[in-house]
Formats: sequence, structure tokens, C-alpha cells
Amino acid sequence: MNNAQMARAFQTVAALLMLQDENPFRIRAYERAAQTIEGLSEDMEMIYTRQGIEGVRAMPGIGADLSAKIEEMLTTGSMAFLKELQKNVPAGLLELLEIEGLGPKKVKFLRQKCGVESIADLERLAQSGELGKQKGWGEKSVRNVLAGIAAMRAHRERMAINVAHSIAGDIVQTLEESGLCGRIEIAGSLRRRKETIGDIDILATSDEPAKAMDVFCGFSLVERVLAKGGTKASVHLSAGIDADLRIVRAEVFGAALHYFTGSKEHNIALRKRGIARGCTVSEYGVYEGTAEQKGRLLASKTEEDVYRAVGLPFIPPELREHRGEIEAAEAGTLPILIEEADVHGDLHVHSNFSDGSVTMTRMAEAAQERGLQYIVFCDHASSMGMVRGIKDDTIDAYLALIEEARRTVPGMTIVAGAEVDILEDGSLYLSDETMSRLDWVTASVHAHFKMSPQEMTERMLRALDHPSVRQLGHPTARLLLRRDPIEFDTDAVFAKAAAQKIVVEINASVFRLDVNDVLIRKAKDAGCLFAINSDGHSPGDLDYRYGISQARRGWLSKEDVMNAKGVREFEMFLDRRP
Ligand code: DGT
Ligand code: CA
Ligand code: CA
Ligand code: ZN
Repeated sequence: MNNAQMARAFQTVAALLMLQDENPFRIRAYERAAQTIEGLSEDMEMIYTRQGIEGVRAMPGIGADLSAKIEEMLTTGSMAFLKELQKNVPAGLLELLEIEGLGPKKVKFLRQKCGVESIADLERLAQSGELGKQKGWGEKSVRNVLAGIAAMRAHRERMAINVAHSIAGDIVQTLEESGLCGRIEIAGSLRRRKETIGDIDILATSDEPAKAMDVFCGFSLVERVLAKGGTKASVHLSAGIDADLRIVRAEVFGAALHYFTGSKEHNIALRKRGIARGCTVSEYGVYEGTAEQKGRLLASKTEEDVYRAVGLPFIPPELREHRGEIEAAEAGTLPILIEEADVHGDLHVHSNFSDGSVTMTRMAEAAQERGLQYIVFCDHASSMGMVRGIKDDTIDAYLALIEEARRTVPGMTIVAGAEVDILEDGSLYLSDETMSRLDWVTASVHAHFKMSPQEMTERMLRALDHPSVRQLGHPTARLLLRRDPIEFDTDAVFAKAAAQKIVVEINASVFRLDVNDVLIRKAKDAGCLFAINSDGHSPGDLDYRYGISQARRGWLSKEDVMNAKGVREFEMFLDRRP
């Protein structure tokens, strides 16, 4: 069984559990495992052969239960648990769960009362007006369903960045190993580290472009070749995404890389700037005069040359979205962007006290191995059908385990925190007394996503007014490509967070990447401080790459980020109440 098949199996388990009203945290564990496996750059089978079940278990989001299931799939080629779940459910029903706003209860109702077993069935029913006649289905909810179907189709057209990145890495490696290419670079939205990817763009140089095209079109994941020319090819991959390869001459590599990195809007703005300065910017280089005149070549070898030719310093790819980066470059005010190496702590990790897969001690050791100086345990304090977790009557046990982890991993600064649900009315799940015993409270929305923006704003503001709250967890509660963000007045909420010195989280999990680039910049302008947290549920989750990307796309420097500060500074921040 290969990685893609295994990931799909876990995804299906998650969906089937949803139809049985399983608790959401258990479902998320399967989803997380699926994405981890999809994003692996190595075959699971290799890892298993080399390191055994321990190696599997050390991976992000994979604990004892899931690693056993992986072992089962690798050794038997199937998963008994999945087969058991599949017995009673038609395949089309699973797809219905992907529609925003259609929970398992509604799907079950639709199946039993209307015989709906696929998206096509549902669409017919909604459009014919029959759905609106059902009990509990008004005009508005029918409209929502149709909008949900449209949104789902739109979501399907893009892919999570980690998965696209891993596939692109494999393509690059295949081209490298062919020995046919000189330079090979990932371009497009992936190079700009956009949170979701429409298609993969790869740029290369080669003395034998036709052969390089053959290698690209013969890449193991290619399902069909969409177009193939002398220097350009497009393929559709079995993962459901397209990839483009362009071969260019080494002399124009910089200009081509700039052009194919985009964004289109950035390119257009740069071309306009060129025109104003009497030159032409294109994928072949920067030339004096108009496109027709094609005067002297000013730049084409490197991107730096291209920018210099239009009087600018280099602009990092993450900023190339035409959001003022050209003006800032001109003024010399581009930020010095934060880097992965700047992360020294993590202000949101879980242990198996709630839904994490390992003990606090194991997690703290992993953080130490990762080179972190401090971590904040934020196990769930949630009303959402969680058996485990922090409650007013389990806080003693929780704090005792924190103490134990501190003794066992003395080099690591371990902070006792909690991720406390913001309830529907903006109050918090734990009592004030319990929260006062913690050094850190992350407040997060985990349920009741649909309310008017006014009500949602009031709810969030009320939570942020609580004196125990130090951090706003995954602020918009979205799940990338799956659940849209909650709606609230971001100006009001960020202003409150800034005033209360409440850290705004950039959740680095590829499921969330929340808040996004645009909101990061807005919060920065409001004076907020940030944290780039893994929200890790297992050792392998301690990965900040895509959170860093998002922060860079939001123009952040290390000064803007709390967990880019050393442990002493963090401890001072802990002590200083607003
Ligand atoms: P995606 O694939 O939707 O995630 O986003 P991109 O940015 O990768 O877009 P894509 O793949 O259509 O094109 C790759 C780059 O090629 C894009 O970022 C800029 C450049 N490009 C494509 N079409 C145009 C165009 O019509 N004008 C200009 N100036 N640049 C373009
Ligand atoms: Ca692209
Ligand atoms: Ca493309
Ligand atoms: Zn959370």
C-alpha cells in the first residue's frame, strides 16, 4: 500500500466516523493522520522497514492506535476497522459530508427521508424545490446547500500547500536524477508559499529539453499528459492537481523565474513600473525601450538583476502579491522577514491528557530535540464530547503531570496552560478559579461557528476581556479547504487583543494556517503580537514551516512574534499582566 492509498483510507475512516456522530476530536485525529501521510516525502513502507512501528509512531499526528493501523495496512494491504465501517454506507454519501453545513445528522435525514445518496441527488432535490418542502428545510437552508455544493467544488480545485510541496519536491528530484537539467526551481504560488495551490509550476534549464520533457511526462504520479511541446508541458497528477514544466535558457533564468513566480498582479505592477522608467519587463528579461523597439538587454540572469534594472531591491517571493511591496521596496521599508530558525518556543501544544498522542514528558523531550527553549501545554478544556482533558476537577492531575515533565526534562521551560473553549455566549469553559491556577490560557472557538457577525464579535470580545486569557487560538476557526472562517469584526477583535496584550495565534498546522496572511497584516497594523504555534498533537507535529510562510506573507519580522523571543523574555511576558 502506498502513501496516497493509506491517506485515503484514513480520510474515509474520518468521514464514516462522522456519519456515526463520533466525537470530533477522534475524527480530526484520522484526518490529521491522512494529511501527514499525504505530505510525507518518503514512502511509509520505507520508514516502517527501517525503523519499525516506532518510526511510524514518531510521525506527526500518529499515535499508538494509528500506527498499529498503518502497520496493519502495510502488512495485510487493508484495514479491518475501515471495512467494518464501510459495510452500511454507500460511497456517494461520504461526499455529501464535504459540503459545508451538512453534518452527519442532516446527511442521515436526507438519505432516510429523500433517498439522497450522492451530491447529484441532493442538487436535483434542491433545484426541483422538493428539498424546501421537507421538515426543517426552509428557503434559506436550501440556498445554503446549493452554495455549499458550489464552494465544495471550488475547494476541490486547490490543494493544501504541504501536499503540493511534497509532490513538487518529488518532481524536482526526478528531474535532478535524470541529469538532464541544470537549474531546477519551483515557481508559482508554491514558491510564494500561498496556503493553497492551484497547480505546481516548475522551471528548469536543460541542454536537452525534449528529453527533460519526456522525464517530466513520465513522472510516476502523472495520470495523463495535457500538453507537451518542445519546452513546455502540462500534466495531470493522480493526486488531483496539475503540474507545469517550462524549460528556459540559463541566460534568462532569472527573468523567467521572476515571471513564473508571480503573482500575476505583482508582475503587472512591475511591468508598469518598467514602462514608466522607459523599459520593458518580460519573461525574457528587462529591455530598454518599448516591447516593439526591444533595445539593449538590461537584466535577465537573476531575479536580483531584474529588480535592480527597475530600481528596486530584491522582493522576497512571499511578498509578491501586489499589496504595497513595490512601494515599500522603493522606500526601503520592506520588513526583514522572520525565518524558521527564529522560533525558540511553542505556545500551543497538546499531550495525551487531552487529544495528543504522547505524554507531556515525551512531547517536552521532542521539543528539546527540536531545539526549542520553552513550550506551553494547552490541552483542551472543552465541552465537546471529550472524555479526557482539563476540567475543574482534573486540574490537579494535570498540574501534577506538568510538574513531572519539568522534573524529567529539566532543560526545557514548561508552562502550564490550557486551550479553553470560548462558549457560545463568550464565556469560557473553565471556572475562573481553575484558570487562575494556570500560567497561560489560549481561548479558541471550537463550536457554534454560525452566528451573525455582530454576535460573533461580541462573543470574541467577551472572551478576550477575561483577565486569564493570554492568547487567541486559531482565530477564525477555519479548516483549510474544508470549513470557511467564522465571521466577526476583525478590527474590533484585533484592537482588543492589542490593548489586552493577548497574543494572536498563527496556527502552523496545515489544516488551519489561521490567521491568514491578510489578517496577520491587519492585526500587525492594530499593534498585535503573534505566536507561530504548531498546535502539535505528537512529536512530529512540531513543525513551523508553513506557519512561518504565512507570517512572512503577512510581512512579519521576528520582533512581531512572541515565540521568536528567548526564554527569558518570554518569562517576563508571562509575568507581566496587562
Ligand atoms: P495557482 O496556480 O492558482 O496557485 O497560482 P499561480 O500564481 O501559481 O498561478 P499560475 O500557475 O496560473 O501561473 C504561474 C505564474 O505565471 C503566475 O504566478 C504569474 C505568471 N503568469 C501566469 N499568467 C500570467 C499572465 O497572464 N500575466 C502575467 N504577468 N503573469 C502570468
Ligand atoms: Ca501555479
Ligand atoms: Ca501553472
Ligand atoms: Zn484548537
